[in-house]
Amino acid sequence: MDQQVKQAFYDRLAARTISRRDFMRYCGMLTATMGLSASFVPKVAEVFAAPKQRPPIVWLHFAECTGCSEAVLRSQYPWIDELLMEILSMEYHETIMAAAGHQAEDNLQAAVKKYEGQFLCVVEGAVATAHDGAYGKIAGRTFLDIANDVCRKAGAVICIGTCSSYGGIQAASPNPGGYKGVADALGIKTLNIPGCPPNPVNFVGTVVNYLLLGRLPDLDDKGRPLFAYGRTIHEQCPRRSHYENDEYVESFGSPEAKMGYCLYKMGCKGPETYNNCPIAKYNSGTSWPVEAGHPCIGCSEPGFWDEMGPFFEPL
Ligand code: FSX
Ligand code: SF4
Ligand code: F3S
Repeated sequence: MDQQVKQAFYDRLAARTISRRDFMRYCGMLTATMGLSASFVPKVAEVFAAPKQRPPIVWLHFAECTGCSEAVLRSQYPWIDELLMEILSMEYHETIMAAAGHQAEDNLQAAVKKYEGQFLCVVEGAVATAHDGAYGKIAGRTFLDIANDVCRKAGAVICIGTCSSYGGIQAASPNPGGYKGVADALGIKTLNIPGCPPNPVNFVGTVVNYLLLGRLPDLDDKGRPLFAYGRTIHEQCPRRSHYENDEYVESFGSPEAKMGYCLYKMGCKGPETYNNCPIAKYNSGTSWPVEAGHPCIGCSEPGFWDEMGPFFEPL
């Protein structure tokens, strides 16, 4: 690694009061999350400290709440500015770009043309498919038309969030707009990072896997990276011993709730939900739904909005 580049990176960390040790701890956590052995930690650190290539990204927004972008904006390491400016080359992202109106649309067209076949297309939000896509438009074009045009020209499509992965809340019955995930709407294969919102660590891990190994990670049959979605919440849950001992919370605010008993009877969908929330946690490892005392609602599963309900009734 170029020593000057490396030193400049550590100086930037120091300016944010982050020690080299904290950074290496983060790289260790990310490496473990990605399912790689500890010998990869220095290589993961190198991806951040001295990125060799900056893959062009076109980030599309369709029907959603923008919580996925909000989650990524709270990515601790790398900070979002580093992720966008130094590790990735963000060519188009409506929420954070300075351009507006025609200028923004021109940027999109220019980026797709310049990087055709190479760019990573990150999609947030579902695509309206009923009535020729009439239920969702940007600058006079339907989501369906934009997705058809841009996603088919990408090197790979990464769906961030349950909406772009599988349809999400707007696809809830009776779904008059015919909202679907990108793979379903276009009949293509996508890499899906579901969760409403997803954990930014799983997005960063996917990107680092791509930069480090030159390929996207292995996926399950629902298009999710196995490193993050290979096991159920229930398998990894710290309340699991209470489940085994039949120790359940039966009302919020009860002594059992305060003792951290199992939330199964309060509707927890952890036994049927594949995600790494208990290990990765949210907001830089602060907490996750079950730790905060709320049952898992299965937010990373296809169809959770209809199939996991009622949210507070047991499976
Ligand atoms: Fe969906 Fe993302 Fe839920 Fe929201 O944009 S996964 S509604 S948290 O934010 O797409
Ligand atoms: Fe399983 Fe949910 Fe109970 Fe945890 S709280 S042990 S995920 S049922
Ligand atoms: Fe979602 Fe359940 Fe995790 S609700 S955030 S998958 S604990």
